[in-house]
Amino acid sequence: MDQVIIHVDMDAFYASVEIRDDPSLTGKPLIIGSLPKERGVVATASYEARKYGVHSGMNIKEAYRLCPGGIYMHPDMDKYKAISGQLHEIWNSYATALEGVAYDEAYLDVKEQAVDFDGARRIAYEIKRRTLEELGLTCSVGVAYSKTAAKTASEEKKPDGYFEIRTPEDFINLVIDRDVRSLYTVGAMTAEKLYSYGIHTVRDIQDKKDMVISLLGKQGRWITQLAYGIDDRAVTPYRPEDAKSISREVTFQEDVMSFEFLKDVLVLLALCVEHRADRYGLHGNGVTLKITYGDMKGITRSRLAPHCDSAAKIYQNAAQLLDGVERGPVRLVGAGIYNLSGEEDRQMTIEDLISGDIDHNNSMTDLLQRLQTRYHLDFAGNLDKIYKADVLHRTVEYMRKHFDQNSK
Ligand code: TTP
Ligand code: MG
Repeated sequence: MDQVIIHVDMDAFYASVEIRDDPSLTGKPLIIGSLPKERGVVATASYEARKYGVHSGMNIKEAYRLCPGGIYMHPDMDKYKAISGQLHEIWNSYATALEGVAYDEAYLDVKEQAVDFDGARRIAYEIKRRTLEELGLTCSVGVAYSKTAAKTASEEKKPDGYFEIRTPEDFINLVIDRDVRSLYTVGAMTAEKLYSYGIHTVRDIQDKKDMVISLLGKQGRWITQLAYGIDDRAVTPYRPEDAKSISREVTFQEDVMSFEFLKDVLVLLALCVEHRADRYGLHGNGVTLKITYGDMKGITRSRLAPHCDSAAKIYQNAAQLLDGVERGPVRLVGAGIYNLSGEEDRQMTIEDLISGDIDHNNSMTDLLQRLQTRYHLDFAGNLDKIYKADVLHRTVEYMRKHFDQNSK
C-alpha cells in the first residue's frame, strides 16, 4: 500500500498559546503546569525554558531548581481545547482521514488530495501558513510514507519545521544509529530492557532481531519491523468510542493517610467519570482504581462490572477495590471505567431491573449529602463545575485540609 501521510505537531503548544495571548511573555522562559509551590509536573515549557533543561513531565520542584527565574503558569485547558477545534478544521480540509493524537497533534491521510510527495509538501506548507495567519501559532510538519516516519519527520526540524521521508530506506538511514527510543512505540520500560541486553540503537535491533523477538514477543516483532522502516498502519479517524478507558485522578499536595477520606474523593472522581462517559453515550464494563503511594510506587486494580454507567456503581466498585489495597501514605488516587461500549449495546439485565437506576441515583444523593455535611461544602447548583480539573483539584484540597483539621 502506497501511503502519503502528514504528521503535524504544534510547537510548545500550551506555552505558545500563552505567549501569543500575552506578548510580554515573548522570549521568556515560560513553564506551564503546576506552580513551584505546588506538587505536580511540567506540562510543557517554552523553548527558552527548555534551554535550562526543563521538559514535559518533569517534577515542578526540579524545574524550579533548574530555572528559578522562569514564569510559571497553570494550563488553561478550555482555551487549548477551543484552539484544537480550530486546528482540526484546518487539518480536516486537506485530509481524507484525520487521526487526532492529542489536542495539538494529528496524522492526515493526504494521498487523494496530494497524489504524490510534491503535492503533500504543498499541503504541508499551506497548513503551516494558515496556522500562522489564522491562529498565530507555529507547527512542525512531517511528510512520509508511513505514520512512524511522518512522526519522525515532524520532530526532525522542530520548531517551525518541515521534513520529508519518502522511503523506508530514507527512514533507516536517518534513524539507524539513534537510540531505540526513536522508534516511537519503544517506551522507557521497553528501552531499559533492551539496553540491559546491549541493544541501544536501531542498528542493534536489526543485528539482534531474534533476541528482540524472544525478549518482547509480539511487541518485539513489531519493533523489529519498525527498525526496517516497515509500518503499514492506516490513518484511522479517532472516535471517542474507540477510547479504551475513561478515568480521572487527583494528586494531593500532601500525602493522605486516611482511606476513609480517599473514599470521599472517589465519590467526586466517580461523578467526573460518569459525566465524561455520558457525553459520548458510553458505559464501562469494568472499573479501575489507581493509587500512587508517597514513595511513587504505583498500583492499579480492576474488576469486571457489567453495564457500569452510573457514578454510584463506579464509586461502589472503586471503593471495594480500595478496601483490598495496601495501606500507606497516598499521593494520587484515580478511578475509571474500561471495556467501553455505546448506548446501543446497552441491554437491561435482570440485575438492572431488580436494583433499578433510581436506587443508584438515591445512593449518589446520599453520598453527596454526606460529603456536604462532613466538609461543609455547598454543591447545590454548582456540582457541574466539579468536572473541571482545576475545580476538582481545589475542592479535594479544601476537603483534605478540612479532614486533617477535624481528625487532629
Ligand atoms: P507535545 O507536542 O509533546 O509538546 P509541545 O507541543 O509542548 O512541544 P513540542 O514543540 O516539542 O511539540 O505536547 C503537546 C501538549 O500536551 C503540550 O504543550 C502540553 C501537553 N503535555 C502535557 O500536558 N504533559 C506531557 O507530558 C506532554 C508530553 C505534553
Ligand atoms: Mg507539540
